[in-house]
Amino acid sequence: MAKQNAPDHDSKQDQLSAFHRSNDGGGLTSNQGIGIADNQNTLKSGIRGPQLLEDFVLREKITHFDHERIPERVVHARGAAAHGYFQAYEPLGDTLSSASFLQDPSKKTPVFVRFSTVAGFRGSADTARDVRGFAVKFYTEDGNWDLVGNNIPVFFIQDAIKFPDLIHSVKPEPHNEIPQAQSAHSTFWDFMSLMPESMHMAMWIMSDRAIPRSYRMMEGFGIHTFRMIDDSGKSRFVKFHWKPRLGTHALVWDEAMKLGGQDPDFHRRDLWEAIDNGDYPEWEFGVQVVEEDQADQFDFDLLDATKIIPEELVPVRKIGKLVLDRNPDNYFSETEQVAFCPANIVPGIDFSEDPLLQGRLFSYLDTQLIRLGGPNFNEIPINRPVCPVHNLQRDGYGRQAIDRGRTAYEPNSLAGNCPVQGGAPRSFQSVATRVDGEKLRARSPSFADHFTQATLFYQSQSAVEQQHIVEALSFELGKCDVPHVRRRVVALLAHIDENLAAGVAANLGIEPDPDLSYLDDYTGTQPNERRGAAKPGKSPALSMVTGNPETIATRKLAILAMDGFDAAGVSAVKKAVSDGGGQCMLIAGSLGTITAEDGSEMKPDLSFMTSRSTLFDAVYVAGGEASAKAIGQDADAVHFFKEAFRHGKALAASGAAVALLQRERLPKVDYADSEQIVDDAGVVTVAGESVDWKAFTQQFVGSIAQHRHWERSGRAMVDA
Ligand code: HDE
Repeated sequence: MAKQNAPDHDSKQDQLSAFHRSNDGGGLTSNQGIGIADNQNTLKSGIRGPQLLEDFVLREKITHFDHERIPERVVHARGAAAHGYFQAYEPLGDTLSSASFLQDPSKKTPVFVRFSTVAGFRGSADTARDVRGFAVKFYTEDGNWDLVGNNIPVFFIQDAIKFPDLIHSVKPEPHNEIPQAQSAHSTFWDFMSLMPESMHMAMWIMSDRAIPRSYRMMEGFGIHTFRMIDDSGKSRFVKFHWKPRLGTHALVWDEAMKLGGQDPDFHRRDLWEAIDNGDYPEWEFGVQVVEEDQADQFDFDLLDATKIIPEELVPVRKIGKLVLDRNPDNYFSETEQVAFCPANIVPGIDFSEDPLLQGRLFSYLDTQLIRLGGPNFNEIPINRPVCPVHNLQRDGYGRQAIDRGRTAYEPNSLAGNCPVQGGAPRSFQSVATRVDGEKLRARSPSFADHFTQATLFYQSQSAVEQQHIVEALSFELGKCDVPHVRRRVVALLAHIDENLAAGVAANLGIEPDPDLSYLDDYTGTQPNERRGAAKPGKSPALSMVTGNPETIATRKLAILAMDGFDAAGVSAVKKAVSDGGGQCMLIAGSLGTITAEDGSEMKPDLSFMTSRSTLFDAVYVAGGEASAKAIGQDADAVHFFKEAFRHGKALAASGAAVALLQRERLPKVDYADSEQIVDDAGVVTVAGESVDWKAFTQQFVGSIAQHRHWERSGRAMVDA
C-alpha cells in the first residue's frame, strides 16, 4: 500500500506557497498589472470638477471592494483555524483501517483545523454559550478526509430533517434579529420543550463544556458512528475522539459574558498567540471500536446521534496525535474559504446509516455552492488535495484548471480512455452493507429513550458542575418570556433528575410538574421510556474536573504591582511560572516604569485600564507597603483580584498585600500572618520578613494547575 510521492507535513504548505503574494518592495499596479501613479485622487475634469467615467483605476478599485464579502456560513460562521499535522502511533492496516495516513508512524499528514461557534454571526463574540465546531481536513495521499466534528459528543436531533428547524429556533428571532449568538431566548426553548430527543444535548450545552477556556483545552468528537475498514476488507463501527494534551477546561459563565465585551476575540487570540509563541496545541486521536456483530449489545442504538458509547463500556484507544504548528497567512483565503464536508472520505473509512450523518452528506457540498460561488471551490488553494486530481468535470464560475485535450468524456478512445476508472493509486469502495426494507418515513423504536443518557450525564458531574447546569438553565429559561415554555422544559428536566428540575424550578419561581402529555399535541408521541433495564449510573469520563493533567503550561498569570513593590517576590513568581511553561504579565496603574522597594525597575505589560482578571488564569498581588497601599486605593485593581477570587482562580499575595485581600469582604479564607505559607482554597499567602520564595511559588504553581477552586463558592461571605 506504500505510495510514491506520499505527502508529508510540508506538502500542503508547499502547495499553498505557489499562491502566496507579497507586496514587499513592489510598486502599486491595477489587477491588470498597469502601474498606478496616484492612489490619492480620482481622475477629474478640472481640479474641482466631476470625476470621469474613464477612471479605470477608481472603477476597478471600488468594484473589487464592493464585492469583497461572501455569504457567511449559515451555521458555524464565526471561527478560527490553524495548520498542523497528524501522526499515527502505529500501523493499523491489519487491525482497524487501511487509510493511508494511519500506516506509517514516521509520516506527518498535513491538516487544517477550524474551530467555531455555531449560532453567532461572523462578527459575534467567541465566548458565547454554544457548541464549538472542531473540523479537521486531512490532506492524505488518497485525497482529503474531513472529520467535521464538535466539542460535544452528541447532537440535538436524530434526523437531518429537523436541522433547519433547530437552527431557525436558535438563531436570532426573525422579526427583530435579537439576540445575537445566544440560545437564551424563547424560540430556542420552545423548540427544545417540544423535542425530548434534545434532552441529552441540553445537558451538555448547559454544562461548562459550552464555555471552553480555550479551543486548545476542549475535546473533539466525530459524534456519529462511522466505519473503519481494515486491509482484509473487514468493517467495524467506530466513534472518533480528540483528547487535548492540556486537559479539558472551562470558563465560568460570569467570565464568559464579560469576555464577550472585553475581548470578543478571546478564543481566536488565544489560539493565534499560542501557536505564535511555539506552544503548539496538541490532541490525541482516539477511537472506540465496536465489532459490527456486537452492535446490538447496547441499550441504545449506535446510529442514534443523541447517544454516546460510555468510555467505561468501550474504552477510547489512542491511535495518533494532532499538532497545530502554523497560523494561517490570510484569514479570508484560508479560514473563511475552507470548505469542510463530511462526505469527503478516503479508503479505509466509511459512513454508517445514522440518519443525521446521511443528511449531512448532502448539505455541506450544497451550502458551499452558494457560499463559495459555484462548483469550482475545490480549486481554492486551501481546499485542494495534495494528491493529483483527474476527472472530466469542466467549466463553471472561477475555473482555475486549464484542462487540455479534446476529450471531456469517458469512455473514450481518443485519449487512451483516460482518466481511467479505478486507475488512481487507490480507489474508494463503499462497504457492501445489506440494506433493504420498506420505503417509509418513521423513527426507529430503538431511538426512543431520550432520558437515560441525559441522566447519566447529569449524575456523572461533580457537585459544582451540577450547580453550574442548574444555574445555566435558570439563566436561559429566565430569558425565555413564555411561561408555558418554562414549565414544559422543567417537566422534561424532571424526567432527567428530580433535584435538577427542583433547582431550576425554584429559581424560576414555579413548581416542577413532570406531566409530558402536552407533547401529544405536537409530535404525536410519548417517546420517553427508558430502554430495557438501563440504569444511568455514572461515567467518570463525562466530568471535566477529573483526569486532567497537573500543568500550568500556557496559563496566564497577572502580577499586580505599583511603585514600591517587593522585587524579590515578583521575580520569584515570574521565574516559577515561566519554568512551568506559563506566562506572566505585569499590570500596574499606568504603562510607565514602576520602581521597586530596592530601587530596581520594571516595565508593566498592561495597565488596569487595559486589562481585566477575566483575561488571566491566576493573579498574584505583589508585596511591598507602598505598592499594596496604592493597589488598595485603585478601584480597578481591587476589582481585579476580587473578581479572580470570585471566579475560583488561583490567587496569591505576599507581605503587605495579604492584608489587602483580607480587607475585602470575600467568602471566608484563612490568610498567612507570618512566614508560614498558607494555602486555603487556592489562595496562597505569606507574610513576614524572610520568605521561602521557593516553597511559596511551588504552592502557588500547584494552585494554578488545579484550574479552579470551587470549594470557595460554597463558603459564607465574611461579615462586614
Ligand atoms: Fe454541520 N453544517 N450540519 N454539524 N457543521 C455546516 O456547512 C449540517 C452537524 C459542523 O468550520 C454547514 O460549510 C446539517 C453535526 C461543523 O467550516 C452546513 C446537520 C455536527 C461545521 C451544515 C448538521 C456538525 C458545520 C454550514 C444535521 C458535528 C463548520 C457551513 C444533519 C458532528 C465547519 C458549511 C467549518 C457546518 C449542515 C449537523 C459540525 C449548512 C444539515 C451533528 C464543525 O452544511
